[in-house]
Amino acid sequence: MTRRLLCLLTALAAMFALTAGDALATPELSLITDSVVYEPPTAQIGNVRGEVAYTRAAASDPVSYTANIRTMGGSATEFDDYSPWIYVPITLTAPTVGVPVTEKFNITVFGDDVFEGDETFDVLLAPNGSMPFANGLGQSSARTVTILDVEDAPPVTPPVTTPPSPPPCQSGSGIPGPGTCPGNSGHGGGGHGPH
Ligand SMILES: [Ca+2]
Repeated sequence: MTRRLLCLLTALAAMFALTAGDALATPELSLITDSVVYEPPTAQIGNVRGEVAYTRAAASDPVSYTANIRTMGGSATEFDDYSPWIYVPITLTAPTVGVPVTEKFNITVFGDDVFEGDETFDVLLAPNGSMPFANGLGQSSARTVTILDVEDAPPVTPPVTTPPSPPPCQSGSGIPGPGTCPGNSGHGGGGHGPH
């Protein structure tokens, strides 16, 4: 019984060791991008710079790996504020195990003359259908880009307030007129109220 248990534990330990070894052999992908970009001038374009890195962890990992770039989410509008990347493939070739290789890319942002406030979108590495095993894929790779709006907020117009016009002067003759009736201040023509 004890020997059987020992065998079972040994087998389990071997399984965990194998799992750990496989995990270490998984190729690694990573993504970085500019986190902030100023909106370009009206009718001009600008770029968000990005870079994908690929590292072969073992000789059995593919020399070339193709990942896909996907933009999504955020408050910015595709085709209006930036040119979306919808599963655009990027192929990285790593001849040497353990030595990362990188590929750069640019995402276009569009300028306008509209006050929109700062807006964002995410860039992430989507799995490639034929090689979905690399670490670093998916939502965990997402990088948020903020497009800083360059237009000023429209001025806040204070509500129009009309100062109250002075009451028309009531002269002794009873004819309304502007201003203060000479000699009519303080005691205006009417008698005093009851005490
Ligand atoms: Ca703008």
